[in-house]
Amino acid sequence: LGQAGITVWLTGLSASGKSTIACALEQHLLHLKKFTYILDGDNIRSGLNKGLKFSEADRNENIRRIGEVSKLFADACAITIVSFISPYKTDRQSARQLHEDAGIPFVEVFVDAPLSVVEIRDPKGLYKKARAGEIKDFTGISAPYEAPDAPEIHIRTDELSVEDSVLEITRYLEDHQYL
Ligand code: GGZ
Repeated sequence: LGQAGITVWLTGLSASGKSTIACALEQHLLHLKKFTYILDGDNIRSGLNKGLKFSEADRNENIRRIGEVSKLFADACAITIVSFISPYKTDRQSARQLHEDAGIPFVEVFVDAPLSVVEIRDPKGLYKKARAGEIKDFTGISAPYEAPDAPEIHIRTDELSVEDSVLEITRYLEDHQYL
């Protein structure tokens, strides 16, 4: 393919902008004729990980499998864009280790917006339901989100446009000769 695989791992709260950035990044890479694939709730939680819910143990297993799958896609030379909350540091670290052991670059992107902002966005009304106790174990409200200490890229989506967010990621990938 003339292209090496890599995993771009987006982590952040619900409504932080992961899916939006994933789609825009995918578009940009497709224009560059790169083989790209997004792993997200739509294609993973509905299939491979059907049955996993939002307890800590289920999230651990969700992310463990996603780490394995993203490694396989990247091994097949895809620029694999992973878009899950992935709230636990140890789970993200395990995914990173898996990639590093296989010699595949792993780029962690912290898609960061303050809780106060994502709660106002609340596009699906989930934060409201979580506050009302209608959804339990909701990330940021009644379940933890462990922010990355040293992500390769840190994007404040309440300050940066989608276009600029994509540019920041692609600039990083270019600077490291991943594109
Ligand atoms: C967090 C939840 C929950 C709970 C349902 N906590 O904004 P969304 O709706 O479309 O994305 C969220 C998605 C989170 O799934 P992930 O697989 O990314 O989570 S994790 O990485 O922690 O395994 C949200 C919806 O599922 N959702 N219940 N309790 N988000």
